[in-house]
Amino acid sequence: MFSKALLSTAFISAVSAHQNLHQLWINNETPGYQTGIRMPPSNSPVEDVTSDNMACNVPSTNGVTVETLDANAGDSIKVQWDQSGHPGPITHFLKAVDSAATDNGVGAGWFKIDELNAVDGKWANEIMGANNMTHEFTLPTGLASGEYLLRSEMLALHGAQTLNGAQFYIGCAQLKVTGSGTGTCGPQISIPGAYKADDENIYIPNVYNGFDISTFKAPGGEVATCGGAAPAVPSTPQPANATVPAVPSPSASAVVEANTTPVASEAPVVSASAASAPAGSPVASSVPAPAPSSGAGADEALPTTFTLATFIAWLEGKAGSAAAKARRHARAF
Ligand SMILES: *[C@@H]1O[C@H](CO)[C@@H](O)[C@H](O)[C@H]1NC(C)=O
Ligand SMILES: *[C@@H]1O[C@H](CO)[C@@H](O)[C@H](O)[C@H]1NC(C)=O
Ligand SMILES: [Cu+2]
Repeated sequence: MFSKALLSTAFISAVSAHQNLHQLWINNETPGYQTGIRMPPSNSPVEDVTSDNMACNVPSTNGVTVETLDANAGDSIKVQWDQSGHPGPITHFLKAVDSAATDNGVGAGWFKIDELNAVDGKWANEIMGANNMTHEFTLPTGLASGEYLLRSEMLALHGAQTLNGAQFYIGCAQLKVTGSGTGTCGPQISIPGAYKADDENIYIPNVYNGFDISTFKAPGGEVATCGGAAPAVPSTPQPANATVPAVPSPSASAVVEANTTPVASEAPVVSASAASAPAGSPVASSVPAPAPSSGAGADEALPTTFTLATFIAWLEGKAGSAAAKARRHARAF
């Protein structure tokens, strides 16, 4: 249970912050903020897994105006997302396309190249929070030359106890890859199509009630192999179980030691996520603090007695109404 005293504005905005992919580095060099990435019109999630927006988010930026970035098979890719306390995994997918600038990404041909779930009780978003909201992986060495869409997905599970309550944050980058691979990579999936609203890793009725996050495996199937080559080895620990050495950040301080996960328990925890916004981090302000709102539902009083689940649902109501307002303005971040 929580005291209403916890409900500072900062706390609410950190817990409820929506997020976008906003920058990437190829072998530690970045083309710049938002460069090479199709930015969606807002930082809101996709929740309908059957929507075409599951491929590359809500179309807004025309890919033709987005730079297609040169890369080589085997290169390291580091992505940076807006700060978020939403618990869940991060995954990356590629799709070979004729033109990265014009393909909308919808349909078959996607294959997973990277996955980080939970390691030692910490979700990917927490691990990223300790690393300036970045995550690094490598392009498969067996990739064939050609253009690709690179899809970054952060799945937020704080609403996953409700059917269609899981939130998919998706960003697509445009790559032109030079590689010596000759075959294709697989297994391949269709997006939308491969995810079902009631998949056990998307709809998790007991997410606040005994769910063991160490058992979680992100949607999208297995990490692909390319042309018979070994799968790409992500440079961040894979989370299949707790035997993997954990958090990759030496700079993870008190934040990480708050060894708690909103989803995993009902206690004071939530503040762990709130605290994980590095002080002064330039990525911490991804969403306007929810303004006092007149939106329907948003004025609902917080019950005096409440669980983490009801608390977060209440927060989402607040944030939803603020986000609806924010959506009318330029993208928040
Ligand atoms: C975190 O990322 C931001 C934006 O890319 C960058 O300006 C800043 O230097 C990074 N901070 C650290 C500690 O790496
Ligand atoms: C942990 O995961 C690794 C890699 O997936 C696997 O090889 C190993 O057997 C697992 N260990 C346990 C105890 O499940
Ligand atoms: Cu959000």
